Amino acid sequence: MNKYDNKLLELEPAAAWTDAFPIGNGRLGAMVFGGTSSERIQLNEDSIWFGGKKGSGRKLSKDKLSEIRSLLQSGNLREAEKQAMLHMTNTPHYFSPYQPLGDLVIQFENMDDPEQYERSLDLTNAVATVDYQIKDVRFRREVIASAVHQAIIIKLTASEEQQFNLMARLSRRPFEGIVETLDEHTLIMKGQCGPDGIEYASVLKAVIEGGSCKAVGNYLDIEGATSVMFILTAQTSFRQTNPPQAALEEANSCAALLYEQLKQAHIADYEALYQRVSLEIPYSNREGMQQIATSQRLKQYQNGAVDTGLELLFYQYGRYLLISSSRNGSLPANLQGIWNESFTPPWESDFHLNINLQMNYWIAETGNLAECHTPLFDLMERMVENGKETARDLYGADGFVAHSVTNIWAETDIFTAWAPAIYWPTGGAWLSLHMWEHYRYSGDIAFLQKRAYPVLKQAVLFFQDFLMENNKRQLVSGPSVSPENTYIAPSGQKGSLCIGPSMDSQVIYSLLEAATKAAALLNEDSELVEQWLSMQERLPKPQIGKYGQIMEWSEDYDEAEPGHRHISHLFALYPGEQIVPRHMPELAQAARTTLERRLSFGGGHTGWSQAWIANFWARLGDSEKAYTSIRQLLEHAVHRNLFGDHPPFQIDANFGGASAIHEMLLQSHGDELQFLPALPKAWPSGKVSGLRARGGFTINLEWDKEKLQKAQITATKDGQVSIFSHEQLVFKVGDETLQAQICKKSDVYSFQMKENECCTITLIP
Ligand code: FUC
Repeated sequence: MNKYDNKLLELEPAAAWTDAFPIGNGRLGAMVFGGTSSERIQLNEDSIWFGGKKGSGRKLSKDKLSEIRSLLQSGNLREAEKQAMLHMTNTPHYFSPYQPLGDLVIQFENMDDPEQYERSLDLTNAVATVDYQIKDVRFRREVIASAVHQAIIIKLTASEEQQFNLMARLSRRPFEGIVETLDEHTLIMKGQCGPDGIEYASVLKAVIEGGSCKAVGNYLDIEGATSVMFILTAQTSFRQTNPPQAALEEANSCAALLYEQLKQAHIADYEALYQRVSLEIPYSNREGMQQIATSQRLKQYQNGAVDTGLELLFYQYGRYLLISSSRNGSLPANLQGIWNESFTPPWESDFHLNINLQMNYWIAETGNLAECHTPLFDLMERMVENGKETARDLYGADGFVAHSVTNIWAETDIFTAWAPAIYWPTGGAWLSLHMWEHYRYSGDIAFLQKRAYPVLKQAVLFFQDFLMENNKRQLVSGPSVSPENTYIAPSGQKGSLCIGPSMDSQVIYSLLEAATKAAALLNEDSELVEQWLSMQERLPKPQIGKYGQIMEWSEDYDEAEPGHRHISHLFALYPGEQIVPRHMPELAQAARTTLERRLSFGGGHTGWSQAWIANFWARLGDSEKAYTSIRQLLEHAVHRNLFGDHPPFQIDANFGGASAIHEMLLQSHGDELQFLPALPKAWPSGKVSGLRARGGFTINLEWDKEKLQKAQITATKDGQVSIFSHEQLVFKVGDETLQAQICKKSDVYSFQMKENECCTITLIP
């Protein structure tokens, strides 16, 4: 691998926040601007949210619920929505946002005219660097966010001694709390995020070599130092009883170590995750391209240039961002991961449950980062507690419900006043499927028993009470919405609130599939399982409408916005598995028509929407359309630092785009593996290693001239492998060719593998 592979590179300091490079350890995040006379490192800590809990436990009477349902059934949408807005929404409407921790500002003397300036973010070791020269002196800055030592570390070095004269300060404008000096090398910034809000403390400590350091007023004043290491820690009352003490202890333990020790520990920890997957696709002028600033490459790409390297970088950047924003013990990646510079960020920078939070985790399992999925599960378990109350209060139902948004407090009430989104009772159900997926990829039965099944069961229990019978004797959800679209009823009335949106039926179908299988594996709840299976039977199945499309609602309504960004009714195609294209050609065709129709009306205009579309095309096996979607995503929906753009910055597109690249190379839904199922002409040869597949398999692939050359499957547990392929395949374990062991039926090869066994697959020439 070339030294510039998997690196973001710029030849100037960041002018805007979305030019800066993100680093993070899951809990602490920073944006490194790389200025020479003044460096700004914008800081985040994942639990800094304004204010406290806002859920009011709003209660809805049984009569009101029936009234809203009847209004919907009789087509009086306006009145139904009015009653829902009056009686179901939380008071107050909005919860408070995720906010920045502040800024670390370093003002350097005599560093105005740098030469040979370069800043980079190396995805292979998660080190951000700034290099430049002034006169004959080389300067280097390295910035890391260490998960091991729970600190952001900045190391300044130069090729000559005593080069550093600088002042460093912490600020949180315009909500500055208290800044105090603790000793000549240490500052602390403390405050509270509003009345009853989270209390925070951040410590800045300087460890210098040569020269002097004094703490004066708001500053650490450093003169004549040969090298400087800044240690930045932060803690809040969300996790600590004494945040200042906790932050200081962490800073002190870092200060007892050398920078090299901190750096090596960070790299070892990070590499253990990152290096599990490597993806290489040869492309022309590779060395040359990699010397060009990333933003310049992006510009060329946006003007039509071919740059496979940028696509590869985007894939690994997705993995980098997940490792940096979602680690054991942290909160899950929110709408901006962990990186947010605004005190009033878009959508509160919260957790949106009608696509965005789920999309953030689409590469967790496939990209061999299953540990990074854990923060989501931690949040969900807290949501179940709140969601049981919400289920009871609003719907008189058992089990747990979550709607379209949640926050640091795992609240599940109906927040915000945006009718097309908020009355959606399926957020918790969709999230529960992530736990089932974690089991499917790992085979971890203890996880299934202790964590996944209890959540799945509570999600099902809710729908068991909540679903109602429609006039076709089917079980449907309602009131609900098809996120966040509006339909036109036969009367001409427009509305969002409805009974039985297709997405709900599809998510509930998948939920029941997961819960019944999990219960069987655990040998639990056999009576309930009987009921759940008959519930599943009675759910409406995907239907084809008048345009040949998958119907979005239970009736074949027209949509008010046919190019709408949400394509919720294709959940069954991706990430769901109710539509398996190769077994269901008619539904696959209808899914294709749905996508074409959305796109012809201007769909795919937000980053995450385009990313979802790319995943749909990959599932449909349409390699060229999937590739076009990836191109569109990079051309229209990423910032100069490759952050996804809604607009504004929203991180889901990074993860969703990376997921689509995975789905183009490997699929494992519907109980079978498929290698290179949507390989585009633009990637004729290449190799990938370390991808994960359902069933507990790690997959390496090599291909040439658009054809598989070799695949390797390593089983992380005993189990059956099924591979769908039109090719004649040869299977070997060690030197032994498997022949008798292989069963082949309609292009599906099946055989048993043992834990740690590695099987090599080639084509009969
Ligand atoms: C959903 C989307 C919006 C945006 C928001 C955060 O509501 O419809 O496009 O991504 O989440």
